[in-house]
Amino acid sequence: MPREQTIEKLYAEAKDKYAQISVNAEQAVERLEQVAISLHCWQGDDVSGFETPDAQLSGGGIMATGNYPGKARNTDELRADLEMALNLIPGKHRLSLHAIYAETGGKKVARNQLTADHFFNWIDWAKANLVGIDFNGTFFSHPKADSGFTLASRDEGIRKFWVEHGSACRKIGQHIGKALGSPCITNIWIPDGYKDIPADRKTPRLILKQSLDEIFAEKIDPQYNLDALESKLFGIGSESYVVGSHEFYLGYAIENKKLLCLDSGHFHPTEVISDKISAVLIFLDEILLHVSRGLRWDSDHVVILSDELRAMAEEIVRGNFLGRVHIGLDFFDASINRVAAWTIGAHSVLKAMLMALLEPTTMLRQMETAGNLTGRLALLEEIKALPFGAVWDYYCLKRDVPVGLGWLDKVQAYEKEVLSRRCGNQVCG
Ligand code: RNT
Ligand code: ZN
Repeated sequence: MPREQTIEKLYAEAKDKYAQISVNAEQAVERLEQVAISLHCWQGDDVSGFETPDAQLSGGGIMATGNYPGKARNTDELRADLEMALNLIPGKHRLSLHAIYAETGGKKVARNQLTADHFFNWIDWAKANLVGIDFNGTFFSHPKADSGFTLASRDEGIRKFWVEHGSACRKIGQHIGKALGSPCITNIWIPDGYKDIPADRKTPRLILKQSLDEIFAEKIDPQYNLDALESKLFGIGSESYVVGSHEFYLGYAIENKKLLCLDSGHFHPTEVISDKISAVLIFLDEILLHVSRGLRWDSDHVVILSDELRAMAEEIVRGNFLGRVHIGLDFFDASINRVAAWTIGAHSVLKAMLMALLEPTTMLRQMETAGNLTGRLALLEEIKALPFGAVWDYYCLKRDVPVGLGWLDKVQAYEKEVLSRRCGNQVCG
């Protein structure tokens, strides 16, 4: 039997199995098509950006380790790599840009002077390939961030510079949202904090509040731009104190109707963001997720289909939050093929979402409400053996992306033909 027919046949069988527990697989697939993942551009070049030819990630306590050859050396290469990944990921997705991916035509443009003009190529490219772009201010890898403080700096000149950067980013977001007909989520993450025990935890937080108030003073139509704030527990070099903590931004987001960004690597290693989704969405309209994988610390490993990823997806589906939770990827592994890293991470999130959409939620809830906790656990364990893979393969087939490991062949061919020919400060294949 031809491969396509086998996939269809196995899908038909799977559909029957799911129907036996009152799950409509067809509907699950339709709903999965609506899930847009924001693919983070920074996995493609290890968060270097292209401000200068030798730009590198520095400061901020984040780190990309590894020296796998083939990293994108300019925006054209980065877009080509992203296109490659997008062709291997089923569905229509988004792009998450950082300010350091501006195209300034070789001119040095200060970050507080950036405008939408510096992102025209990205917008044009998105029109052809994507459903939208999200944006991030870059508050690290910069001499004015060397002290470890940006928006919470006691140095008024430094603080103003970063406030202007934040304002510039929102205007870029507004332009992007207008141009693409889909709101741009402009996220702010700052590294500000202390390595050792501070004598004053309050003042930097008051300064940060003032800076945010200044950045958000201009009203921008949420149809075009939505603001998000990303908290963190600690970073390398800010182990004792981070100004923008979870409580700080949760309070700010509630009071000012902003989005809260929950990054899965930004909490205690045993603390999970899946449990936070239903809690914060009682008080907030929308949130952004930075889906990452911390190993022992906020290491930003490539996302895999872990129990926690599944739990996040279950929470989004069970709470009926699909329209209120925006999903972005945030990891940077420089030790493996970067196009593969995007593909693996995005596939994992989509698989988790599909599994959640195939869950017999009503049946589980009925058991729980009736106090049948034995039945709830039994059913949760039983459904793990259902033929989810057949539905996933069918989805890939329908969306014209390679089924199974077929995508890896394409990445390997791309590596041979394109990535390995990229010389420069890296080894050439
Ligand atoms: C850092 C934050 C932040 C960055 C990106 C590059 O800990 O997670 O989101 O990863 O802005
Ligand atoms: Zn993040």
